[in-house]
Amino acid sequence: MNGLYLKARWIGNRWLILVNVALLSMLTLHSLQNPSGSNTTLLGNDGPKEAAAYYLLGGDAASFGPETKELVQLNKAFSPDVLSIAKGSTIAFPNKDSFTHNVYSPEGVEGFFDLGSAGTTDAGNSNLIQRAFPMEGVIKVSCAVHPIMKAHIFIVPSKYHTASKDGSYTFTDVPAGTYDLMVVTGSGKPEKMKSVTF
Ligand SMILES: [Cu+2]
Repeated sequence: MNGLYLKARWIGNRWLILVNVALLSMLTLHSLQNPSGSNTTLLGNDGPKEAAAYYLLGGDAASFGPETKELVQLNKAFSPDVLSIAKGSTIAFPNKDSFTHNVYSPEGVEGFFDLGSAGTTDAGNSNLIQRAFPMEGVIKVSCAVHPIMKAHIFIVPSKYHTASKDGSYTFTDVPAGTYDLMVVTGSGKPEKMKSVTF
């Protein structure tokens, strides 16, 4: 009786493992198809488990224009704390707290910069500073008032880009074609992860 129960439980566990493996492999590479048969979405989670940007090279990826993104200071944190932008783009740094923050970079491709200390980023004062980033690479950002506040900005040479800290990435509405999937971490050295076809 006991042996039969254990055997049944073992078979049950084996099914659970099989189902989990199937689910995990679906999560690793899931793609949708558009009517022409090409994939328009790429979703993966096989990147490094640290702050990183993912971008595509090939096709029309290099024909990007400047974009504007926000890096908000809220609840003593930068949000998002990993951000990717196309080279030449602008980031706005609004302070949405009711107290003073500071935005500076102790290191990165642009070296040290300080976008404003006490007062400049006051929520009640001029709470929006913007800066264009014409170069490619990674910039580590912090707040001089609250050293716990940290963010990574990745400036990449592509219009198709995303960033995360858990190794995941999603690309949507990419024109059909084969691209190099690039990854860059805090080290600032881009590497090709693999070729991907949409
Ligand atoms: Cu702060």
